[in-house]
Amino acid sequence: MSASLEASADPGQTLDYDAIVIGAGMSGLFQLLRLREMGMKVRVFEAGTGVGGTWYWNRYPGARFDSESYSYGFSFSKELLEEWNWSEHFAPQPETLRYLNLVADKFDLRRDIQFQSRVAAAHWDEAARTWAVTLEDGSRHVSRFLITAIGVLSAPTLPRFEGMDSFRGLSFHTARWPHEPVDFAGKRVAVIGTGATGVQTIQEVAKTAGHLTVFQRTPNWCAPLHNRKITEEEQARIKADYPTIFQRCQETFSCFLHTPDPRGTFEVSKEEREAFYEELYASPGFGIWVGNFKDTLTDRAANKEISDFVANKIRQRVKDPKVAEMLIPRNHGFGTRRVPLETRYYEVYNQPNVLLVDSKATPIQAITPTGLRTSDAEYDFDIIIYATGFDALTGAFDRIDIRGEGGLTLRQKWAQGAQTMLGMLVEDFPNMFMLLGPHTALGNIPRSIEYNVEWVSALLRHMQARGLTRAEASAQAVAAWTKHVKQIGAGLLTNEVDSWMTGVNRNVEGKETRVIARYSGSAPDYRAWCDRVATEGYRDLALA
Ligand code: N01
Repeated sequence: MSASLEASADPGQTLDYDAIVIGAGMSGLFQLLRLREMGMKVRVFEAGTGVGGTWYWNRYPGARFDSESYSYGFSFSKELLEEWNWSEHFAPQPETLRYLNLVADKFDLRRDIQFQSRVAAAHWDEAARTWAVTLEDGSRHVSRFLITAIGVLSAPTLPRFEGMDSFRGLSFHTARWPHEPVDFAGKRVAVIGTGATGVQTIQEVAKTAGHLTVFQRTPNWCAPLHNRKITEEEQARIKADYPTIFQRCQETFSCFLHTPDPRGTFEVSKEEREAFYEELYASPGFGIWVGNFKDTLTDRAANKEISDFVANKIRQRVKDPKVAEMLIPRNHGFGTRRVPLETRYYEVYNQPNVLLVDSKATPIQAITPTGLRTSDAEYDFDIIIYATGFDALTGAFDRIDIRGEGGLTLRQKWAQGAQTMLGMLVEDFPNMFMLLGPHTALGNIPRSIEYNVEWVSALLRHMQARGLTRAEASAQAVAAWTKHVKQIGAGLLTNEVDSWMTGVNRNVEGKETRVIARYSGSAPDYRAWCDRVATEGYRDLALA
């Protein structure tokens, strides 16, 4: 038994672990490392056969970063930063998966990870101050602390079409892509969904498919990624610049290398605005979305300007004017949903082997043994790809039977919307810490993960040093944070649009209406709040 287990276990209670971590993605891996450094006995339960989380599951063709590779990796180890070379400015999924496997090997993490172990339930025992975690195979594991590292976009959702099981060809959700390569040559392929995943898939599949039909219900505003290989000189410069790169990520609004321009749209002349938009459209990465004028996502007239600019780009790139108009969003402005970054996506629709179907005007009615049927036509396919997204933010929690004090389920607790303290703790669910829980700061995800893991680890060290075995967010702290998250989301055009960012997923019962699902303030403000809680000795928590 580990030193900390001996110190903290209640007499008569059997603890299997000091901490159980659910998930071996980026957050689970880093949390395991930190807990181990504290001398804790830890078990990570992972549903997949390998590490990597998002990068393990999302093997669909064309999957890659939309944020700069060197701003995305872990920053905590200088040695790791020295050792690893990103090959492209926006790395493809297989490379990121290799990177996370290297992390697991380098820090010898695998020995504490149990693969093919999906957590079915986690129940709190108040008398023992423990969590009992039950896996799908029925095995039960008792731990003092429970740390969820289950991701934000990890619960894939399929449409609820009739006849989905009857299809005789191949069909996959992009987040459940097979480990073996899929050959599209000469095949009739359908892609349903045109979010960031659909866009990446479509532009790749269109290269080899015999024929590709894209079913688009809502067009999204996409912008060029401008990816390219990292040269040797750039590699050397990136390595030398890592401290500056990560410092910048600490200072920007959402931890990206890009941050809003301090000017308002109409503070500059029409010519200057156009020149700035052109510059952003020609620059790599998220600049056009998160590096645009500061009022782009709050001022309707400002938002219309950039929307018109991007609409014209689409018209210039797509030859058939009717198809171009179909690809221009009408129900939301630029950037009010996550902007998919693309590489010759719009040009795909100039190819003779690609057809765009408006599945709002002619909805898909059923999947058939040979393809699918819309309200006005029958289509035959060899492969159907569901790029239909995720039950975001709370979906992965809903899929586990999590019960806190008095048997209260987390689903019941969050029936009227998520309520958390800093996205990390929930009242009535003591000793449960969420990495990337609802209402936490998201943005450049690994930066948020590193911060969340360090914050939770510091709290656990604080408790360890004082022999404390129970931590719970106070009702006041949860109320204050929830109110703040709601207030800071007011006035944002993003919150007036249906998307995973507003908690809407019509494939899931009960997720039809918008909620404030994300913290939409700045990352520095988020960290300042969290840091204050720590420096004030965790007064916002009940510790015992
Ligand atoms: O999911 P989505 P995603 N019938 O929800 C359509 C991150 N990400 O997997 O808009 C017909 O955005 C749905 O239509 P509509 C990124 O944060 C990152 O693409 O609801 N269509 C929509 O078009 C992203 O935002 C990277 O009308 C149906 C699509 O499916 C997030 O993941 C790469 C339907 C779902 O789009 C989610 O993106 C990829 C139905 N029944 C993703 N149900 C990186 O760069 C759904 N749709 C790292």
